[in-house]
Amino acid sequence: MKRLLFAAFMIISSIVNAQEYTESAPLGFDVARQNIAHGKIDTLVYHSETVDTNRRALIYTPPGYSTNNKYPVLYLLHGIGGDEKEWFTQGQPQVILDNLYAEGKLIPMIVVLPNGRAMKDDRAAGNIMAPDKVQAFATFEKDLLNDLIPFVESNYPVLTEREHRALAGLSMGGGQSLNFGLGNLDKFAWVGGFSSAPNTKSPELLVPEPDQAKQQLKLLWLSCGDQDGLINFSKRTHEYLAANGVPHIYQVIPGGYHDFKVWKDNLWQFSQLLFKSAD
Ligand code: FER
Repeated sequence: MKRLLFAAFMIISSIVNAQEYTESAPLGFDVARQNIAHGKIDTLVYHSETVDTNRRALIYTPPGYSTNNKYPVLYLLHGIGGDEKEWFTQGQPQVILDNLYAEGKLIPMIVVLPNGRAMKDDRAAGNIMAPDKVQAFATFEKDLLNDLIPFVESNYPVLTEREHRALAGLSMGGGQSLNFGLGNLDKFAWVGGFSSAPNTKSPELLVPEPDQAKQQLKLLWLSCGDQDGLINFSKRTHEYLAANGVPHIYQVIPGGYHDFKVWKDNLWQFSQLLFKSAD
């Protein structure tokens, strides 16, 4: 009897989870392929008035990139233990995106990987939880809006309307994306928070005017592993959005932890929705 109850519980819980879990990446999505076109990763250096120093970001331009075209831009943010190289070294977004381009599944876009710790020493060294370092993740809003985005827009062939600008990130970067994206709807129409951290503003501050968010957002994506201790920050945001009729995707990943297995899968899914007409 106990065994039967357990089996019934497992079946029911898998159905409940399945409703929130749509599609996950197929095997090999993150394995480099030789026989396809590849995008290019470079480092850019921009002057930050906000921090009063020169700062670095990585930039991925897609296969077939040409300055004769104009591209939408995804700004993709890292977590508290990372810097502008975290996605590149641990998530290899260029491999995931190259593979998706080869399958014709992406709108060509530029991806910028900033350093979201806006302070003079922006390395993830020493005590990464130190108050000044955590504060620097909030200061990055000014650096992004006033320094980095203008630099990208005057040095690369990019589309500059809000409909062509996306902001997403993991953990601290997820909180930043929700805070800055939803706080600047005149700048961003596509927003994604992956396993967002405690820096995520409370829902009422994040979306004080649900009707405006409803009208302006093309995509609002929230996801988190069900084994991630930070899931409540996504869950409470989802519940508020649902209660206030703001369309969004909320994905709870069964067995998902706070790691790049989840975030790579998130990028695979999220990137395929970007800059396409959203329903
Ligand atoms: C915290 C727990 C986790 C916190 C930040 C994090 C600022 C961020 C985690 C990450 O970015 O992976 O209490 O406080």
